[in-house]
This record gives sequence, C-alpha cells and structure tokens, in this order.
Amino acid sequence: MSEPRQVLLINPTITSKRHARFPLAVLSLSAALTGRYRPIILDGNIDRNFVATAVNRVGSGGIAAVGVTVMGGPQLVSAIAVSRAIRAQAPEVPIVWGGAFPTVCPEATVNSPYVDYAVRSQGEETFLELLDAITAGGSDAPTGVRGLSWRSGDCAVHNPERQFSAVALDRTLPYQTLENPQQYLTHTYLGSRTAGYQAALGCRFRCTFCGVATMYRGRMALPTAARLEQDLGFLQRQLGVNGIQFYDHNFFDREVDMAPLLEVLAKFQLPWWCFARSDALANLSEASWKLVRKSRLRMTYIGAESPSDWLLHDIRKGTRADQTFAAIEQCRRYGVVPELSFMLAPPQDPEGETERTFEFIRLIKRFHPPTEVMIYIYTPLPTRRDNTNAAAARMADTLRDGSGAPVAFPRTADEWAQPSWVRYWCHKDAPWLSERLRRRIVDFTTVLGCRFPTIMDVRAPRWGKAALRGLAAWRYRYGRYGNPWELRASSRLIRQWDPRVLSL
Ligand code: B12
Repeated sequence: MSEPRQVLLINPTITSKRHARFPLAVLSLSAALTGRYRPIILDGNIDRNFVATAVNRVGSGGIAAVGVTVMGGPQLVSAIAVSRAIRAQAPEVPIVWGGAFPTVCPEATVNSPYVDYAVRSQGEETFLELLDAITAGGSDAPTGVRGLSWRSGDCAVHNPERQFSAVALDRTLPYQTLENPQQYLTHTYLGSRTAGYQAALGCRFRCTFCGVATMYRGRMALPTAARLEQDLGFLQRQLGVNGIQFYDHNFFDREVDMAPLLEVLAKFQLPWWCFARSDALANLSEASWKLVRKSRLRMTYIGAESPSDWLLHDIRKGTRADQTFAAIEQCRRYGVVPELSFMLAPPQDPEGETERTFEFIRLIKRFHPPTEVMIYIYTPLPTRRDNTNAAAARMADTLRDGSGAPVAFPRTADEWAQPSWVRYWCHKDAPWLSERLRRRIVDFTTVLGCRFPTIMDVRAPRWGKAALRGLAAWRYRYGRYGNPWELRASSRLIRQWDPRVLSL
C-alpha cells in the first residue's frame, strides 16, 4: 500500500512563544485528515522561523497541499509572508486558507496570487473533499465541494455553503503530535499551567459584529458530558493542566443542556474562564450557580457592548443594559469576576455613544469595582452579498468615513494587511473616528487601565500596580482623562500586558 500523502498545516505567528496556546484549528483538521493523509503541523507561535521551516519542508518534496489557518489582523500579515514564500519555492503546491479571515473575506482571499482556495466556515470535511479532488489529479474544477471559494479566470467562484456539522465533537485532538505539548501551558491567574480548550461548536446568536456569526450562521452543538470528562481528564492527568480557558463562543447556553457539563466541571474543580451572555447568567438558577461556584469559574467574559438598548437591538445582540447589571450582581454573589467588553464609537453616533459608555463604565466600577473592562472600537466586517446575515450586510452598507464618503473595504489580502486595516480588524480604529475622539478613547483607556490594573496580568509587580493606581486616582476621580503623559511614562516602566492582544 502506498504511503498517505503529506499535508502541511500551518498556524502562522499571532502571539509570542510565551503566550502560545494549543493551535486548535490545525489540530482539529489534523484529527480529520489522519488515516487518509499524513498531516504535519507547523506552529509559527512556537517556531519563530516558521517561514524558513515551511519553505524547507515544501522544498524537500512530497507535500500534496499546504493548509494555512488565518485570522484577520496580525496573523494575516504572517500568513501572507509564509504563503508568498511557499509559492516562490514550489509554485505547483496548492495553498489553501481557512479560518476567520477567508470565511469573512473569501473574495479578498482568492484575489491574492499566493492562495488557491479559501475554505469558508468549518473546515474538516471541505478540506478532505478538496484534498481528494486535488490528489486524484484530474483537471476538473472543484465545483462540487461545498464551503469552498476559488478562482476561475478573473472571477471568484463561491460554491454553496456547507451544512453545519457536529462530527468534530466525536474526534479527539491529537495533542501528542505537537512538538512538546507542555510548552502550550501558560502561567495565568487561573493556574501555572493553563490550557486553551473548546467544548461546544458554534453559537446560536447572530450579532452583526461577530465573526463567529458569519462562521456558524446561528448553529451550535454541545459536547456530551462524557466527551468533556474524557478531555479534561486527559489534560489534567497527562499534561498536568491546572487551569482552563474555554474558547467556546458562548459557554452558558440553555440551562438544561448546560447542567451535565457543569456537573463535570464541578468534579474537576479546575479554575476556568469562559465567554457568556448577560441574559444567560442573569437567568441561571441558584442550583446552577452553586455548581458554577463549586467548579471554580474564576472569570467570565460578557459582551456588554453598549449602555444603549437601541444599539444592542441594532446589532442584534439580544440583551439589554439592565441585564448587564443583573449578571454582574450574580457574579458578585457567587464569587466570579465579570469581565465586560464594550464597543465604542459606533458610526450611528460615535461621540455620544462613547461618552455614554464612559459614564456607564464608571457606574459599573462604582457598583462592583473588581469588574474587568475591555474597550474596543465598533468595527463591523464586510459581508458577502449572498451572506445569510442580512442585518450585518445592511449595516456594512451604511458605513461612512469622516468626510461622509462610503467606507470601501479592501479587495485583496494584501490591502487588508495594511496597518490601518489591521487596526480596524483588531477593533482599535475606524475610518469614522475624528482625531479628537481617537485621542479621547486612548486617554480614557489609559486612565482606566492604570486606576484599575487588570488581575489578569500576573507578571507586573504588585508595587507597580499600586503605584499606577495611586497616580491615576485623581484623574479618574475628576474625569480629567486628557493627555495622561505621566501615566503613559509610568506604564512604559511597569509594563502591563494587554489581554485584548495576548489573551489571559
Ligand atoms: C484563541 C483565539 C485567539 C488567540 C489565537 C491563538 C492561536 N491561534 O494560537 C489570540 C488570543 C492570540 C487571538 C487574538 C485575536 N483574535 Co482571536 N480568537 C480566538 C478564539 C477564542 C478561538 C479560536 C479557536 O481556536 N477556535 C477553535 C478552532 C477549532 O476553530 P476555528 O479556528 O474556527 O477553526 C475551524 C474553521 O475556522 C476552519 N479552519 C480554521 N483554519 C483553517 C485552515 C484550513 C486550511 C482549513 C481548510 C480550515 C480552517 O476549520 C476549523 C475546524 O472546523 C476565537 C473565538 C472562537 N471561539 O472561535 C477568536 C477569534 C477567532 N478572534 C478574533 C479576533 C478578531 C482576534 C483579534 C484579531 C482581535 C481581537 N482583539 O480579538 C486578536 C489579535 C490580537 C493581536 N495579536 O493583536 C475573531 C475573528 C473574527 C473575524 N471576523 O475574523 C474571533 C472569531 C472572535 C470573535 N468572536 O470575533 N485570538
């Protein structure tokens, strides 16, 4: 029998080696491919020379295709670098992109000369079918592969969507194929050996700003309790994990479905972190909250987004501002730190909404000071004309820049990799922000971050955080956020880490 064909799976650099987490996307693809193909994982977060390694690997022959996982923002820049280098070394090797970027921007992806195929949404089955078509060697175009975008002459072709699949929940991730799995366990406030993990697939909600909504189109599936128990057992016993960060888009869903999973977590009592919705937390029964406490949920990330119910309605969030307070209250009662994220400066009313959000944050800090706050700019992403998220498409159509001209999104991956668009993708800037507003947001974020240093930063010394708190106190108290030069200078000395960039 002939050897299975090799497929190189690349996770381009997105974070420092120290903050590298299990590259779940390529692990999940590897689990699906094993048996029919021989997957080889190359992680750019670990191998800081991953472009050269990839070029050598492809240069030595035998690679049937290269799969690259790509998130917009900084990872796009490293994905372009590695794809371009591979194309130059071995132009005959097909390059396939999958992940959040090609799902949201398939057209820009296949408009780029170093990408042959864009896999939209879940990738396992689509990639397998594509690989089968590629390795069969025929000259037929891959018209039958659902979820695939490709180029025919000058046109981008988008094959029909693939149905949501829960098959990945039956597969175990091949952690042991990673070079030294232990190096993915990082020191966080959850534990000295924290792992990133995803239990459920998808999300039922379709918020207009969220990439996950484009990826899963309102579908989701939970794992069985047995599956969760098996995975947590493996992570704890085999790898020595003592803290878990759940990447599930929305961990707390229907209470009745969650109960068995909470029982498993209460058994392990590994400190954990997750994403949650305020309405779900506010409505959780006391019995479930007791399990939450027993399981040692340390912090939960709640998309509060805005103090304005009209905006929450516009972005299809499905929650209200009063539920934000109800969720904080429940978290306080059961010893969980609420971590709230906000989206400032929406195009409908950038200045007004920003000021209202500042006041709302101050109110929350008075109500429950340990609440953590994450500040982002509201930056909706483009949607395809045939996308099922019509509300998001309508919103994207109304975007205007500072001079009132329509916002023109980039048309290629290279354009998306320009610094201004990387900042847009990272929710740090938007074309409709005036210079004054941009400054004000940066200044407020600086004052708030110094007045309330995050507990997620386990590296900054205690004295340093106390010094920043003291220095920022008067500015915060009197709302004098303008040009906090002394805080900027001190923050450079006592370098705090930014969980928006580095995660926990
Ligand atoms: C972990 C994570 C990170 C980690 C990355 C860790 C790593 N890769 O080593 C860190 C913390 C660094 C990170 C950073 C950012 N992230 Co992030 N991150 C996630 C998170 C929580 C989980 C991703 C994950 O591992 N999922 C599990 C795997 C199995 O699923 P998957 O990646 O979707 O992969 C499937 C498919 O996409 C597809 N697929 C993926 N890759 C490939 C490749 C091929 C070849 C194929 C065929 C298929 C394929 O198949 C896979 C299996 O079905 C998601 C939210 C979420 N729950 O998905 C956000 C998310 C991906 N991040 C997002 C964003 C925007 C960012 C940032 C760019 C900005 C920000 N502030 O959040 C930053 C950049 C920070 C910076 N450096 O400045 C967005 C992307 C949205 C979008 N529209 O593109 C998400 C969806 C969050 C959200 N709700 O908006 N992130």
